[in-house]
Amino acid sequence: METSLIILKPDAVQRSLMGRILSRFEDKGLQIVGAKLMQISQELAATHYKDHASKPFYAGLVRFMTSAPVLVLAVRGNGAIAICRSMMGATFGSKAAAGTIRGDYGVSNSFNLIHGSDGPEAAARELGLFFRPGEVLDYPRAVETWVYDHSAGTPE
Ligand code: 3AN
Repeated sequence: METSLIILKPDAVQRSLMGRILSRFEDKGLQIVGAKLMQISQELAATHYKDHASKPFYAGLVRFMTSAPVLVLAVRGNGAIAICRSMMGATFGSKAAAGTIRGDYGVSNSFNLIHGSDGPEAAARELGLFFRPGEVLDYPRAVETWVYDHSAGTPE
């Protein structure tokens, strides 16, 4: 099972879209194993977006991400990282396909509602940045045997 770090950005929180976006992940069959409403500090934003530090949009991105609370989630499932990315849609709301989160809920390119880890290494790093040990929970789900086919011994 993979776990992805998802951030519902300040625009998603301010526009009261948290519940609808979270429901999409639950409806898909992914498991929410961590959740935290928080305001991102300058230091945390700088660490999280360090790979973008030289980009022209970096200052605006950090200002936006620190401007108001975000909802940080740990989302788990088989192939969860790629599944979350496809559910998010293309980076720019103006380009994102209908049926994706960015495509359905936003038109802005910089206020694009959601962050999701782009690979296993990023997910491990980002989960460690936003959650302390013990805040991402392992717990059995009652519906697990109906979300995945376990007949071969592993969830399919
Ligand atoms: P994604 O979030 O789709 O993985 P990245 O990793 O290319 O996109 O960029 C990280 C974040 O930087 C995006 N979520 C977006 O908020 C912001 N960003 C990327 N490119 C631009 C741009 N050209 N103008 C403004 N913001 C941008």
